Amino acid sequence: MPEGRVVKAYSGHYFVSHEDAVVDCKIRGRLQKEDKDVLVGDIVSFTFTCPDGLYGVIEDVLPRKTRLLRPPVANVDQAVIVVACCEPSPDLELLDRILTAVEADSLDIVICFNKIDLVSRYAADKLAKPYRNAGYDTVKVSARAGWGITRLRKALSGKLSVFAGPSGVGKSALLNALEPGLRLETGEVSARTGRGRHTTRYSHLLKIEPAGYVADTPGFSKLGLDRIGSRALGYLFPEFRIPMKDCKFSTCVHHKEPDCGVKEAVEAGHISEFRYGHYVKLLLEATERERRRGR
Ligand SMILES: Nc1nc2c(ncn2[C@@H]2O[C@H](COP(=O)(O)OP(=O)(O)O)[C@@H](O)[C@H]2O)c(=O)[nH]1
Ligand SMILES: [Mg+2]
Ligand SMILES: [Zn+2]
Repeated sequence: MPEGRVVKAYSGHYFVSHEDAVVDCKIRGRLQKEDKDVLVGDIVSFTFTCPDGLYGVIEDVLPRKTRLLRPPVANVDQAVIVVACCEPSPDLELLDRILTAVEADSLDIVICFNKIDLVSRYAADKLAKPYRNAGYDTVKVSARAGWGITRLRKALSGKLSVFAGPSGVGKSALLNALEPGLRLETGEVSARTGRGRHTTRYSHLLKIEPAGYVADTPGFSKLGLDRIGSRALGYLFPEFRIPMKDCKFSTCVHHKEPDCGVKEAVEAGHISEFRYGHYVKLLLEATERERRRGR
């Protein structure tokens, strides 16, 4: 039976990408009775209902790897977190919060530093370096000048990605640079609120040649950091994972404890101080939540 990926869904129509075509499918009644929902991103098996290959029926949904709530997309592999080098000026605390939330979802991560046409090469490097050192995949790009787009395309290949990041950083502009046919609306950053104007409401998948898919709706508007416990937090900072093996106490949360491998790595300059500072902030928030819940 043929298989394909659901790239768009509305009012009972499920558009399944199969080979080089998109098949307009309904769902087999049996699936509806079993209460199996079909999400954008799902891999499904289907049969054709007419010889021209335009229409079909979804027979089954293959097991899902992941399910993202915002946007509601199945089988997302990767988050591309977009930061602008300026306009708006980078909010590294927000970046670290998004990174932590995405790490907790076990997605692959690419940090995309956009608008490098507006800053010196030195400034862009200075921004990206702590994240490269922490072990993240980083790309420096300019949607406007077309720089770095080939590298970004490569990072998207073979995966289903969600773009994340605040309004105005250039998420839509980057997708347009990747696929000029898309013509997504881009918004000027509003001077009054500092936020972009245009928001998208429901999601479908955009094909990024050669073999990538991107959800057209940015993800992680709500971060879900309140689900992360104080003990788990350190593991979500990849550059802590090796130094924490040197902590004297197995329960160390790398804050007030003596003989802490993570704090030693900060002092030695192997972990950047601002990343550690954001960790402590998140840790205190988590501890406070746990105290209030009486744990
Ligand atoms: N100079 C410059 N401006 C950019 C770049 N990428 C996007 N912009 C501008 O930044 C603004 C916000 O872009 P948009 O794609 O709407 O951001 P989004 O809210 O993240 O989707 C628009 O005015 C874009 O033209 C870039 O690489 N360089
Ligand atoms: Mg946009
Ligand atoms: Zn420690």
